[in-house]
Amino acid sequence: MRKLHYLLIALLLVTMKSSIAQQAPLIQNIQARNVLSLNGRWNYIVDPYENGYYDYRHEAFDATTSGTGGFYDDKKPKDKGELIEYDFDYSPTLNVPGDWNSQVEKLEMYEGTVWYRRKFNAAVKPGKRYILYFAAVNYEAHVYLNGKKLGMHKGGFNSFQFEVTGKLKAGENFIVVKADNTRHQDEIPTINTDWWNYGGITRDVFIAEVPDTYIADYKVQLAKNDAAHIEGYVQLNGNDLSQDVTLNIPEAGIKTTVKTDATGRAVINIPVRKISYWSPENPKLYSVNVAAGTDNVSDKIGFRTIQVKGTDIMLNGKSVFLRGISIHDENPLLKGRNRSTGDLKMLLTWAKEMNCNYVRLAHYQHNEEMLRLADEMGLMVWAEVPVYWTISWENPATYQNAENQLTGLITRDINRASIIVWSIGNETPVSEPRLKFMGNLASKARSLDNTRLVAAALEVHRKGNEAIVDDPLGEKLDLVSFNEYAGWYWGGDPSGITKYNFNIKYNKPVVITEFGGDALSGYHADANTRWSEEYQEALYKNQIAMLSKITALRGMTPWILADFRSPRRQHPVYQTFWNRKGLISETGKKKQAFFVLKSFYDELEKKYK
Ligand code: GCB
Repeated sequence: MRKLHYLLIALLLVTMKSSIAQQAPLIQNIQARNVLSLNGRWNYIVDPYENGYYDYRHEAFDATTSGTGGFYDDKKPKDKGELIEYDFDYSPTLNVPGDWNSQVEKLEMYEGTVWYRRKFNAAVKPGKRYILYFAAVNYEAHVYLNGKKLGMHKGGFNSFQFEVTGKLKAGENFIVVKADNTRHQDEIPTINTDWWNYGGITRDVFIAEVPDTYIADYKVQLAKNDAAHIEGYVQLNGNDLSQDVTLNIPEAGIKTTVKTDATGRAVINIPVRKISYWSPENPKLYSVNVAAGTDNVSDKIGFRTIQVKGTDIMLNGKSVFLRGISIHDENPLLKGRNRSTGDLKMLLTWAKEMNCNYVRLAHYQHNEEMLRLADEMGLMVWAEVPVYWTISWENPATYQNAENQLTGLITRDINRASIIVWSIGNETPVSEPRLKFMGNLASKARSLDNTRLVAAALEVHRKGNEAIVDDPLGEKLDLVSFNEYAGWYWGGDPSGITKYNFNIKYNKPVVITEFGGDALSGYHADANTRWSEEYQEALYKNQIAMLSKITALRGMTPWILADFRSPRRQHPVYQTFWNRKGLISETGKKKQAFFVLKSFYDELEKKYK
């Protein structure tokens, strides 16, 4: 009996160790490493019955002792008599990065499993470690290298990686990914969202080569509310954990060496003398180099402080108004997820044309490149996790998933000056279990990063002509942020909405996260006719009049920059599966309301100079 007990413990330890070995901690700025891109054409097999994953008794092939039998074997018949009912070589291809819905017409509405396979050649050098990196796969990804399972990841928008040192071969290799975008109640997000559930390998894939002991993570940012100190840490991973680490920012005259402790960690705290602070007007980025004995990595980092003082938002100690717009990770011209730097740049350029200094990257983690562009182009950012609408508040696994996605969001982008707000969710319904869930997320965000604001998009409720904001979650947040749809979902047509007043319980800066209404580009009628550009234009004018009565108003991100696809939007004439609240149409044409918001922002720019 005792023997069995020990055997079980030993077994448990072995399995724990191997699963830890699979999940390498995320590497900071991994694309700056020596990488082998695996972007391009991948063969794919659509598998609605998950035939490549389960046998006819519905047992998973990869749970059997041999671990074989699934499509990830990428098998070929050995002779003319052998039966194999799939063949990647003869299967069509999809472009990676890119969702499947926008690439293959018959997959436009598909939700389920698609298998991807990519063959590639690798050079394997002694003394180097190799990390297979996926920037995003929606939603559940099972990853196999040369027929062996590396692991599984859940979460459609955050990056993940597997260490493949010792598994990657010199010469030909193949990777198979089972990507499954089936929606489930207990996941993050849950079954119900107002966006298209684009499936597939939607962002970059590559293998990074790092030294045996490498710089796994670093934070190099101004200290909390302190423009005179750079604070942060460097974390090494590997066998040689005690090293001298040098931080070099030549243009700021900073060069400092610190020693990592036995866990590979070194804390940084450096006084800064003269530095040009990052802001939308001056998006100054410094070349930063972090070098350990065995590794070195370069980045471009901006330095700024952000804080709340009463009802003001202070950027570098000066009150700012957040002239913003909400954005989805979608290119309307492609009818799909953004695929390239050009796509991302187009969206941010549109925001700049509206004279924005701020964007809300709704409702989930966006591409890392988007944040780097925001840094360069001078746009402050609200970054968010897909804790959206009614999720399973009481399921501990659901909470853990949300916390993992929040951790992924903050860890990846901790050095981006553009990000000023971490958002823990959107329009979540008030209840005790939800308050606990969201409260824990808020504390988690603060424990990971104390230098940025923590917020969430709340809701209003109404009594007569009062729109009330008193969600108890507001206590735990730095901003009062809410979505309100006066003139669209409530309050009648736009002409009557200026009679509403806001009754806000909290004495904090008010940053409206959403308002808006649908307009079909090119459809003209009077201002009381739904779906017309005139209706949307009147709505924006009167929203601005109504919201300007809020004395603590310090920003807004109306919904939304561009029309986007949503299965919830079914009107056969005006919507056809498009949410038409964009200020720019699906062909890139600016609607009338675009110019209303732009002139409001032009005025505000002068006011806050
Ligand atoms: C909201 C949601 C957003 C929707 C929008 C709408 O409140 O946060 O995701 O797309 O309303 O158009 O109804």
